[in-house]
Amino acid sequence: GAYAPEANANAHLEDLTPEGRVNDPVHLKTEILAKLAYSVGKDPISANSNDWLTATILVVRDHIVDRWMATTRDNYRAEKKRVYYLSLEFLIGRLMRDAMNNLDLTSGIKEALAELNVDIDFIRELEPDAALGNGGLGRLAACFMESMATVGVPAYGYGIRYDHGLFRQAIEDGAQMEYPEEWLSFGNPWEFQRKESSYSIGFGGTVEVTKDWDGATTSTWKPAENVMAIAYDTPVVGWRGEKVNTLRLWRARSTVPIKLDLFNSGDHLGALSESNRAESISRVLYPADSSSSGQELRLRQEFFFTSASVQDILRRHLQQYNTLDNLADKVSMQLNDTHPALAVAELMRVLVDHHNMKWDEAWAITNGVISYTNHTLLPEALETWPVNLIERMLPRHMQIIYAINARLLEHVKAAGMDDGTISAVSLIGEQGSRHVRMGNLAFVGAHKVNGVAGLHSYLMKQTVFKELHSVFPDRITNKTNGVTPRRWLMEANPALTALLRETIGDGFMDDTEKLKDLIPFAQDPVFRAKFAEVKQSNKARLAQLIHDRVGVKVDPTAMFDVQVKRIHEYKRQLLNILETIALYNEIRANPHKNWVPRVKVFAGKAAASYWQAKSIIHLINDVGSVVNNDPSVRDLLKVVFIPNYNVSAAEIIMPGADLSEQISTAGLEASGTGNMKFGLNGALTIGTLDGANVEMLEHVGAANIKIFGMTAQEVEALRIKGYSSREVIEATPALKEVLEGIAGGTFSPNDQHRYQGLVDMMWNSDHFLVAADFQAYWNAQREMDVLWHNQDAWQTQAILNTANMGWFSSDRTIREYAEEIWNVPTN
Ligand code: B1N
Repeated sequence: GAYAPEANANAHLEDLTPEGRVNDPVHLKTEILAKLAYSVGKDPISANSNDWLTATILVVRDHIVDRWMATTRDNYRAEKKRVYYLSLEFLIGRLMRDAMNNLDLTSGIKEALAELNVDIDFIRELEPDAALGNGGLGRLAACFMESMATVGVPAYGYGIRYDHGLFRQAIEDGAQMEYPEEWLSFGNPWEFQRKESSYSIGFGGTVEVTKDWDGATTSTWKPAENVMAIAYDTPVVGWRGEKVNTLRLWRARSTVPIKLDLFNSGDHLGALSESNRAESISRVLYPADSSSSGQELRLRQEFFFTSASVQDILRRHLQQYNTLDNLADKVSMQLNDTHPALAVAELMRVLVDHHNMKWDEAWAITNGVISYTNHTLLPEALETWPVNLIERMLPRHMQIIYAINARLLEHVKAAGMDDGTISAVSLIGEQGSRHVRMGNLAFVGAHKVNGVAGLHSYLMKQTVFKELHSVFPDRITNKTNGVTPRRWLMEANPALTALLRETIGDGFMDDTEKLKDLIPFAQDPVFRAKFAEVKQSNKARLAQLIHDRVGVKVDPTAMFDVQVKRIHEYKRQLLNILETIALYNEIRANPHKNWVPRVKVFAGKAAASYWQAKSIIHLINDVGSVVNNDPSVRDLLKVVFIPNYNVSAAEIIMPGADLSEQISTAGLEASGTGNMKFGLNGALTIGTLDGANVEMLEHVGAANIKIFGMTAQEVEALRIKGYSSREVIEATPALKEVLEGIAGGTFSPNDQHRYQGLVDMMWNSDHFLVAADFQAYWNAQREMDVLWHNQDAWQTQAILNTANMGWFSSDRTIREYAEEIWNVPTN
C-alpha cells in the first residue's frame, strides 16, 4: 500500500529542527514562561508551585515531542517491526526527572527555574507518582518501556489508564489503612488524549452462524453490550533522547447516552447506571500482587484492554501494509503474564471471522506474533476463569478456545502422550467446575514462553508447565529481569553517579557493564572513603525521610538493614521481624556485648483482604513501638515501617541501604528486581538462593553476598518428607521465646490475642518454612555484624556489588528479548 497517512500528515514537520530546544537556561526560561502564560493561564506573580510544575513538564514534553514524531516517522518509513508490550500494569512513578535526565535538560531547567525563583527539587516532588501497578511486574513493564526506547526497539506499551492507581497506605495505630489514590486530580500534563483512536469493545450477546455459497460457515459475534476504549498516549524517552516510544493507555467510556427520560423522572442513578457499568472498567487497579482476584470486573478489564490493543495494532498494520499476511514479520506482541492471554482468542477471532482467514493460516500468524512471560509459579496467582463466565461474557472466544483445545489435544494424542499429560496440557481444567487455564492458553498461543530468572525458568519446566514443555520442548526460554540504570542509579543516586564518573569516566552511562572498571578501586583506601561518604549522605537522606514519615530519629551511622517490597507470606517479612525480636531479646540479655547499631527498615503494601499480611504489618509496627521506646537497648536497635511505599520512596530508600533483605522461601520468588536496585547502589545482600539472587551470586561472587538457608531442592525434599514447624520451634529456644513473647502480648499489651492467628500458624503449619530457616538466618545476620565491625572489608564488598551489577540492566534484558523472541534489531 502506497497510502501513508502518518508520513503525509507530518510532512510539514520535516524541516522542523529542534533548534533552540537545547539545554540552554535562557531559552528554557522563555519557554517555561510561555507555557505558564498560554497553557496554564497564569501570571508568574500569581503562579503557585503546581502551576510551575505543569509549565515545566509542558516544556520538557515539547522537547520530547519533536523526537517522538521523528522516531514514529522513521519507524514507518523503514518498515520496522513493532513490539507491543501488553500489560495490565505500568508502575511508572514520576516522569519529570527521568525525561530531563534522558534529554540532558536537568541543569538547564534547574537554572532556568532558579532564575524564576522556583526550586526544582520542591516542584519535582509535587508530581504525582503514577502507580498503575502493584509491584515488581508493573515496575518491570516501566523499566522495559524505558529500555526499549534506549536500545532502539520501536515499541508501544498497552494498558489501562486507571482513574485510581494502587491505594495509598496509611498506618493508623500500627495497622494498614487503604485510601483511594488520586493521581489525576490536578490533570496529567504528560498525556495526549486521542479521541480519534477509539474502539468499540463488545461483551456478552450471541454468535450468529451464516452459510456461504460454498457451504463454508462464518461466525459473527453480536455483543449485547459495547464499551468505548479511548486512547491516551504518553511519550517514553530513551537514554540520550534519541528514540521516543509510546505508552498507550485505554480509558473506558460509555456508548450509551444518559437516559434523559429517567433523569427527568427523578431516577438520577438509573439514568447513569449503564454508563457507570461501562466506565467502571477503567476505574481502579486491582490491588492484589501475585494472586488472582477471580472477579468478573477483572476479566472485563482484561478483555477490554486486550481487544482495544489488538484492534489498534491491526488498524495500524493494515493502514501501512494493506495485508495481514506479513503480520508476524512486522508485529510482536509480548503478553505480560496471563492478564492479556485473551489476545490469543481475540486475534484468532478477528483473523478468522473478520478477515476470512483459514484457521491454520490464522493460527500460524497468531503463534508467530504472540509471546508470553510468566512471572510466578504460586498456585494462587495462576489465572483460571469459569467456563460459564467466559461463555456468557465472550461467547465467541469460548468457542475459539474450545477449537484451539481440540487441535491441541489431537496433536498430543497423535504424539502418543499418556492421559495424565493430556489432561495437564488441556486448556480446560476439570477439577471442581470447569475452568479455562489462562497459562495454558498463553503458552499454546505463543511461539516463546519465558521465565524471569534462571531458577524460575528451570522450575517452570519442572512444575507448572512440565507437560506442555514435553510437548513443546523449544518453547520455554529464560530472560532474567533487569532494572533501568537511568532511574535506579543516575537519577536516584546522583552522588554515586558523580563519584563513578570522576573515577572510571562516563562509559558506564551507556554500557553499565563498564562498571566493572571499578573493580580495582575496591582495594583503594582513598576511593573506599569516598564511596563510604556517598553512602553516608544517602543514609542521611533516608534518615530524614524516616523522620518525616514515621517521626523516629535514627542514627545515620547505624547499619541500615532494609526490606521493602509487597507484604506477602512467601517474601517472609515475618522471618525478618522474628529475628529482630530475637535480637532485641539478646541485646537486653547481654547489654554490654559489642552490638552493631541497626535500623531495621520495612515498607510495603498488603492487599486489603490479605489478613496475614496485614497482621505482619501490624506486628512490625507494634515491635517498633516497644523497641524504639525501650531505653535499655539504648540506640542499638530501631524498627521503622515507612508508610505508603511507592516508586518515589524507593528512589530514596535504595541508595540509603547498607543491607538488602531478599529472604523469600527458595523457589517462590520468580526473580525479584528490588534485589538488583539495592546491589547496584552498593548495598550488600542477605538472601536465599531464590529468583535472581542466584545470578547475583554468580555475578558478584560468593565472597560479596550473604547466602543462607534452604535451597529450592531442599525445600521440595522437606515438603515431601513432611515438615513439622513445631519440632523445629521446640529445638530452637530463641525462636520459641520470641513466639511466646508475641503470644503473651509483649508487643500488644492492650490486645493480648492480636497475634494469636499468626503465632498459631507458625506452630501448626508454617507453610513458608520460617522456622526451618530461622537459625541459618540468625547466623547469617551475626556474620554481617562481624563484617560491619571491619568497615574496610564492608566497603570493599559494597563497591564490588556496584561494580558487578551492570549485567542486571534492563537494556541487557531487552536486547535478549529483541534477539531471541521478537527478532528485531537493536542499536
Ligand atoms: O514479577 C516480578 C518478579 O521480579 C517477582 O519475583 C514476581 O513476584 C512478580 C498477578 C503478579 N509475579 N506475579 C505477579 C502481579 C499482579 C497480579 O495481579 C501476579 N507479580 C510477579 C517481575 O518479573
